[in-house]
Amino acid sequence: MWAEAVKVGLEQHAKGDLKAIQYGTAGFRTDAKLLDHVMYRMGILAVLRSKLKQAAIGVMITASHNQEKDNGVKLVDPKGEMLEQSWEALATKLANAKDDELDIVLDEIAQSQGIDHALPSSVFVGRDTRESSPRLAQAILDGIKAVEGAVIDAGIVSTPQLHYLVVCQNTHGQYGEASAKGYYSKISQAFKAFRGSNPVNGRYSPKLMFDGANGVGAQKMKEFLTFLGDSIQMEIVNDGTQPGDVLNGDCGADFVKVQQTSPKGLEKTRGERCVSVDGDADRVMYFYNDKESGQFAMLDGDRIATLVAEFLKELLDQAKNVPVACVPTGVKHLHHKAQDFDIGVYFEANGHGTIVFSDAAQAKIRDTAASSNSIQAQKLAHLVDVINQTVGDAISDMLLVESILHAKGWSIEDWRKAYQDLPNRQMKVRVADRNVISTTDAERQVVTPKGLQDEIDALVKKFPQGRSFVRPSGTEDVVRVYSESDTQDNADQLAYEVGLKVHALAGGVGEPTPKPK
Ligand code: 16G
Ligand code: MG
Repeated sequence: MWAEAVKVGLEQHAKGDLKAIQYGTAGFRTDAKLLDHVMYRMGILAVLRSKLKQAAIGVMITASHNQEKDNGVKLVDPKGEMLEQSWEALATKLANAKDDELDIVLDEIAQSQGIDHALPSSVFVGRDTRESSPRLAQAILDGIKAVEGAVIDAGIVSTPQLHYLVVCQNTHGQYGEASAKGYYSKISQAFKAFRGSNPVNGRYSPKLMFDGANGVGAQKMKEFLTFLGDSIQMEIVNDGTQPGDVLNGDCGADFVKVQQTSPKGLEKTRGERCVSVDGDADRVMYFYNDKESGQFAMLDGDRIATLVAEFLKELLDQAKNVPVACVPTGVKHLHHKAQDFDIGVYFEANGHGTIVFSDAAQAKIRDTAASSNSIQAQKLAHLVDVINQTVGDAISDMLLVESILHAKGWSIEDWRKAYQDLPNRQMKVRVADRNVISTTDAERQVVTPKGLQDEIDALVKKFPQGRSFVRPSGTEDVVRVYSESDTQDNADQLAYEVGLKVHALAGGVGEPTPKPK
């Protein structure tokens, strides 16, 4: 059964004695040099998953906002969701099997899942712009071929585009046409219809600056612009075409969020609305530098969530309250929870997020839009199509924000003035083993090491409006510390002091992180 898979695996994609790797928050992610055998095996696993689900599965090669030398892979389930959790364990097991035990592990997986080998399969493979991506994509294709799976090579795409393709394919076009053109036309038509003929409204101007992180986001934004016409005026920087351009190098959504400063190329802007996406274009961050003082101001995922939720509430006059739910970090948890609601708005502060509508809510919106002359219902119906509901999508999220700002006639300053954020700080602490930290209550309370939560509580009490949370990272060997307080100095000091406790009680390595300047 697996003879060909084992042979090709041994001859072309051997694991050898490379150390074990784990399917984490967003798939496997590490130095690209260590991933060849993982890719090969994920190609095979995707075929098995596709046979089991009798639907198309996606495989995306990207390490998102990580440095260029890294890469990664994640599987996308038939409805566009992240791979089901029980399969994460199977993926880890398969990735770490010895070369000569590949057939045994594959048999175990196929048997435990009751996979019928006679069934057909189909796998979409997409990749980002990293130099290592074509080679790793080839390893995946080899894996798919070794077990006679069918492949649709999507080439270079953003992560959200890949999710979109999978969903379109599995809904037989109901969600849209399964092609790049289908994606651009659906979203741009809805955007233009929502906006109407005048791209200017009040203090809103259609001009904005776009930081493409020197990655796939820049390429895809350029393609998108040809569909958007003059509904938006955009200047793209960090498009990856200039000598010395480095993917995510001093630019992109993660850089802006973590450094709380403008990316390369946009430092000198004054008053202009600016937007940054990350290396695979599934995170978005807005910011601007004040017209007079030049001071940097950021509008992150939290701001987008509140803007969107408020606006939806205005459109739906029956919506009296907006319940809030908290889940652990990671898109898969948020997306899942959002599906419990008729309309679920989810965003992480780092700019990952989208809106999901239940089938019933969608049908109602469309029926009302078609059968009444309610402008609200029509607006809402267009908005539903601006949104990529399959996963958070930087470009579609940006167009959603642009739609709302336009409707409100707001400048970016108006948006920022909607409420005042408490100053906050994120920090990381290096530890020998991040798993010594365990948490509960959607990662808001530390359970182990014992005593750490009491120390955090005692520190927090010393700071006006203080809050601080500690959790292990899902993507690197560090512990993350978040703090907020009445002033930036206090937020920095609180993060620093909590960081020292983490370092002392959770096996910190090296010197503790210095106090932020
Ligand atoms: C990944 C997740 C993101 C999460 C982040 C946390 C996806 C597509 N992305 O980027 O949702 O916020 O990891 O990383 O799932 P951390 O645990 O290292 O802070
Ligand atoms: Mg990303």
